[in-house]
Amino acid sequence: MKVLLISANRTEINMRTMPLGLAFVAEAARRRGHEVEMLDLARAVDTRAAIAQAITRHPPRIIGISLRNIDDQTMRNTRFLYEDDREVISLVRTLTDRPIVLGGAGYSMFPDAILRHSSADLGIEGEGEVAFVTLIEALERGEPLAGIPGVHVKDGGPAERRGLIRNMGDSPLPDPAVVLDASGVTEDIWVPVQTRRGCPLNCSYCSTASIEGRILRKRNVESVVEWIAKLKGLGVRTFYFVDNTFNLPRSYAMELCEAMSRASLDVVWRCILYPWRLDEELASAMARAGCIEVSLGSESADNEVLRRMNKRFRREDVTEANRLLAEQGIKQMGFLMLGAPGETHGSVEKTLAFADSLCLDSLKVSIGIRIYPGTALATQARNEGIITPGDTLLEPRFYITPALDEEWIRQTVARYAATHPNWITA
Ligand code: B12
Ligand code: SF4
Repeated sequence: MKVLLISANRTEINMRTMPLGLAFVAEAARRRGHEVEMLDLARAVDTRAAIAQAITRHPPRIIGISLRNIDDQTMRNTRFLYEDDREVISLVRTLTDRPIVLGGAGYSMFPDAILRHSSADLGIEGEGEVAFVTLIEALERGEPLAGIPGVHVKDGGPAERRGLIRNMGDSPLPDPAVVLDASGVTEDIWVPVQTRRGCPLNCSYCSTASIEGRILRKRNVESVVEWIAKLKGLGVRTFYFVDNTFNLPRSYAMELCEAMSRASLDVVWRCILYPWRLDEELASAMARAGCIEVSLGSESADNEVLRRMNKRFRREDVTEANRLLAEQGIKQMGFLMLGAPGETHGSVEKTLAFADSLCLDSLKVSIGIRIYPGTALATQARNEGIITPGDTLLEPRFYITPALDEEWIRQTVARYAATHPNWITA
């Protein structure tokens, strides 16, 4: 079957990304013999012309659209990025009457709300590889599409519970040449690498479970290293591990770093680190394997606030991780989240003073927390009257504890930020 897969994301906030998730779906469909074309709108100069060309050149039987960001997670002057994506969906609708199926991180957090209010026909919640292939093959055979696990059908009632790829070990990685070709870049881009899916940690505000599930699944380290080596052969030297917690589980992180070092890849990379259970041996293995920067989401320095966020780490763990990474010469971008349940004037001051004491290369301070469906934070916000019971949360809503005034937090942050040019307030 002829399939067109479109990545709708065009924002370059923070950095330009590549449609890795879509490439996984494309790979799965190609392996079943389907003819797949990928269109990354981030590289299109004229969105309409690019879509029209793709649709007329090889008229597809079905179009998949990947939605990544709904918004920029910034409480003040929020950018509601989904509005641009909805226009892309409408544009595709005007150009073809073939079924449109949505997927991606952005879609998976709000599957019903997005499907209801867009001109798409179907949506796939979570991992796309199995569900998308099952769906297009059911379409080919003229079978009903409702009832396929994870597939949402417009006005079709609740979807069957989605499945997860249990045996991630050897499940195929997308062809590196295809990934690069779709985005048209090899330089100045941090090519995403995914080694694990799922996060069991269940932080109170986090939406990851709706995207990747809570069960951690790992790829074989050798296949990841081989994939990076192939990309290196195609001219890529900079990588970004998109795993939620690079250092967890520790044994896997160690194995991966050691395999990368053994392969003498001579590449550099960044990752997201959970400031817990980091020790000297792992920090040093990361540096040897090419890690040059981590995102360190410490969020707060108040142990009670951290406990209420359901974080496993405590302030002391952050101090230790910061020291170990600095010793290895790994740059650190810190992240704070102010206004969480349990936050007080004292905890805000304490957190900012703590961040000031750390060895950080930059720091992003978010004021207010984006509320996602199905989270403990959403329940709390509903109980406190911050959101209404029927709110789908697709239009961004933010939590700040009623005990604090947003303006006071902003002024307090501004006081610290005035002497820290490397702090960004959002
Ligand atoms: C790593 C990461 C980053 C890195 C990216 C580095 C890089 N070089 O790629 C950095 C730190 C730079 C980053 C920045 C931002 N990020 Co970010 N990021 C992530 C993270 C952790 C992983 C994304 C990823 O690559 N996943 C791996 C791929 C393989 O998975 P996937 O795309 O989801 O694809 C699978 C499925 O979704 C599905 N699928 C995908 N497409 C399609 C299409 C079809 C048709 C189908 C059927 C299925 C399907 O199948 C795929 C394979 O199973 C996610 C959280 C998460 N766990 O998803 C947040 C996340 C995507 N980011 C988010 C946000 C908001 C941002 C920023 C806007 C933050 C900011 N203000 O700076 C920027 C925007 C960047 C940009 N230009 O787009 C939010 C989006 C939600 C929202 N509110 O909009 C997320 C979900 C985090 C969260 N929980 O809130 N991010
Ligand atoms: S560790 Fe990260 S991905 Fe996992 S639940 Fe917490 S915030 Fe979400």
